[in-house]
Amino acid sequence: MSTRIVEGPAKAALNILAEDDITFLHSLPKAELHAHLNGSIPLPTLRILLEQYQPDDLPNSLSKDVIEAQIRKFEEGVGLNKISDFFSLFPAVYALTSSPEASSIATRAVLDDFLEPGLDGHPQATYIELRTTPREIPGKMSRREYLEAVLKEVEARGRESAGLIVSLDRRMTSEVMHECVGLAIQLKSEGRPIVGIDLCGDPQAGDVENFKPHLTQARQAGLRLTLHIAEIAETSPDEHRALLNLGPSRLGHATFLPPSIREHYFGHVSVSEDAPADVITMSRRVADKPCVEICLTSNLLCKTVPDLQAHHIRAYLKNSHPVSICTDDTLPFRTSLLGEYALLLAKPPHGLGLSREEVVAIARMSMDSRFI
Ligand code: 6MZ
Repeated sequence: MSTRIVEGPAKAALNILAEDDITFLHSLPKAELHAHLNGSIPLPTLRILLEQYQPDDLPNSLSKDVIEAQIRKFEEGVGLNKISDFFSLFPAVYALTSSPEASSIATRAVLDDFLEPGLDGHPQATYIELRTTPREIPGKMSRREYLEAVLKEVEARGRESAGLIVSLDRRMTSEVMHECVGLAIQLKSEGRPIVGIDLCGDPQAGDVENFKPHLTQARQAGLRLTLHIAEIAETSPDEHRALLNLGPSRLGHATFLPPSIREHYFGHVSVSEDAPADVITMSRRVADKPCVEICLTSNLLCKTVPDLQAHHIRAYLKNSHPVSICTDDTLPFRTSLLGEYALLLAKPPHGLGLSREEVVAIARMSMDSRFI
């Protein structure tokens, strides 16, 4: 049974909703399309992994005390000043998931957390496309062994419930990206439930010219692409164009895509502040444009958007652009998929104040944007 903790913006939104609003949100079929495995491990599972942790097994290992301190920070809330602080949260988690056995335990717990009923008696999601970066620990775990461990857990849920997206981290060398794409193509051809390739990692790292050949290879082999794009203001229009020219099926965040690029690629027009969102038409047009995976709490806590009223979801909705609602990393962001939907429905300033009809259409777009 799930023991997820919800705090912060999602909790505030859930707290102001009426009981029948919560019942309504539970009743919606929901697809989680943007969840990073190592960012979504439930706290009790991290504690179990910490008990089993043998620091001596690993090169440059972290001490149990250091990891314990980090787990306490996850419990209390990580308090980020800027998005670049976010990526330093992971070494402690990675220390605990550095063997195939530990990776299996972590994956099983994440899938349980999303797909099994929680304390409220309801599952968070109807379907999940979990994503993860293939890890290698010299002498302990190869990237193939890591993926095999994760895939076995995903397969146990059945294709109607779960699929795996292989993430390429912007910090990877070209050689490693090549290996990861090769593994994804091969495992998919063996009938394993790999549904796509993601580009993720510190948005300030790496050079798009290095990722392009690998993403192109994946696309040509029939893998769908979802790309983190414009997550911070500093990414360049050249990078945006290079990524969009690869023909991605979905986009992660797309917070700072300039209006000129949105106009050129998606036909967006500038709309007045009070223009209504036509989500009903939009939900019939999911196939036209890459669905934008929206992670409201993540953006608020990483301070890439100042508040919900300024959130870019509004610009996408007003342009009838498909979106899906996702959690990103439930561990540091202390949220749940239900909490993210609550942020759509709750009245400002705690939420976006969308109508139930609009929320139904958004949930349907998420289901329609699955890679299966
Ligand atoms: C970019 C992110 C991310 O792959 O080890 N990751 N990349 N932007 C984000 N927004 C906040 N959140 C998580 O899961 C953890 C990895 O996912 C990426 C980071 O590269 C992080 O190391 P996996 O399972």
